[in-house]
Formats: sequence, C-alpha cells, structure tokens
Amino acid sequence: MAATTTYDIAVKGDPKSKKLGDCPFCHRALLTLEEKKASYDKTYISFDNKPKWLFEVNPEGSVPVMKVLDDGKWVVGSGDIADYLEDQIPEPSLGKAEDQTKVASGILPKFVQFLTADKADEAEKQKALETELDELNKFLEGNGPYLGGDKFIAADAALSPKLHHIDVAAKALKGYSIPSSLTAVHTYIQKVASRPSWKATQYSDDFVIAGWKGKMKS
Ligand SMILES: N[C@@H](CCC(=O)N[C@@H](CS)C(=O)NCC(=O)O)C(=O)O
Repeated sequence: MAATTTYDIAVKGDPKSKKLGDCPFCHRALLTLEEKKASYDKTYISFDNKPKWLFEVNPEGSVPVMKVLDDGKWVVGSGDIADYLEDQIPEPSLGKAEDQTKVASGILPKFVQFLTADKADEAEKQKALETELDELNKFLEGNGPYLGGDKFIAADAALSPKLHHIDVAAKALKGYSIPSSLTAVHTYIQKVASRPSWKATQYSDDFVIAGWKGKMKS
C-alpha cells in the first residue's frame, strides 16, 4: 500500500519557488515532523499575500498551522504542533518542551532588544544576550551535547532555530559573533546542523538576514 500523507503544514515561504522562508517557529515544527519521520506536505505562505483561510484557521495570521488530513483538524502554533505530534507519534520520543529545561528559552527577545537597541543601550543589551548564552553554555557543558544530553529533544527543536537566527543575523547585522570561548554552544550549533532533520528543513541565511534587517531601526 502506498504511504499516505498525514499532515499538511503551512509555513513561511514562497508558493511559486517553493522555497522555505525564515521562520524559527515553522522550523521548530518541521524539525519535529522530520525527527518523528512523519509523512507531510508543506504549503508555502507568502507574507505579502496571505490566503484568507489562514485567518479563519488562526486569526493572528501567523504560521505554522498544521492540518491533520484524515479528520481536517487544525493545530495552530509550533508549541501545540510539537505536543500534538508527540502524542500522535510517540516514537522517537522528544518529550514535551514544557516539561524540559527552560535554559535560554528567553534568548530571542534578548536578541531582538540587542538588534533594535539605540547606540546608548547597545552594550547593555549585548551583555544581557551574552548572559543567556553563558547560561546555555554552562548547561550544555554539564548536560550536553544536546539539551537532552545525548538525545535531541523537544526543547532542542524549539531552541536551535532561534540560536541559528541569532548566530547568522548578529554577525551580519551587528558584527557580533557568539564568543568562541562558548565552545559548548558552538558544538551544539554544529551538532544540530549535522542532523538529517536540520538538513531537510534548511533555508537561506540571506532570508534570515533580510528578515531581521526589516526589524531594525533605520
Ligand atoms: N507562537 C507562534 C509564533 C509564530 C510566529 O510568530 N510566526 C511568525 C513568523 S516567524 C508569523 O507568522 N508572523 C506573521 C507575520 O509576520 O505576518 C508559534 O510558536 O508558532
């Protein structure tokens, strides 16, 4: 019997070229689908021309949203999608992010504050970001290489896309590199990027940079 597609996930991207866009939340959901070897299709949503149905499914108009094809149920948002998949496809188990370490879970807002800081606040905001990175490094030194030790877990699927955005965009837009002394963080980034799930869900660094550039003060 031919394998059937179970899910259709709407993600940021270009419907024409079918290129994946720069959404860390879509990335989290896609990593989860890949890690669980789920059978799925992607629907690419252009943010310049969002379809009406997206607002019916999710009034916020954000992605990811995922349709369960056999019953038409929609699951909205990367956290709910990850938890839903954990319940539906228990193996391999990634657990639920809510039950796992929260280390560096606030790193993206810290990065946004650094990225959008006035010159006068920049050093302080950089320090706050670095404090999160330091904590992550300490955690990984003691418990790594992944947040789940030897195992890639739900918290890794949530964190690694954000860390990737920070790594790429801070370098390009702020001339800031994650300090080389944070070796466990660098090892983490490399290890995650070598996973088949990451390779299957990559998108261009140029999209990441352009996306964040749009959020900077001109
Ligand atoms: N809490 C949501 C956040 C999703 C989200 O913010 N997605 C962004 C893209 S990265 C979005 O769709 N934004 C809509 C827009 O900018 O128009 C989740 O975890 O899925």
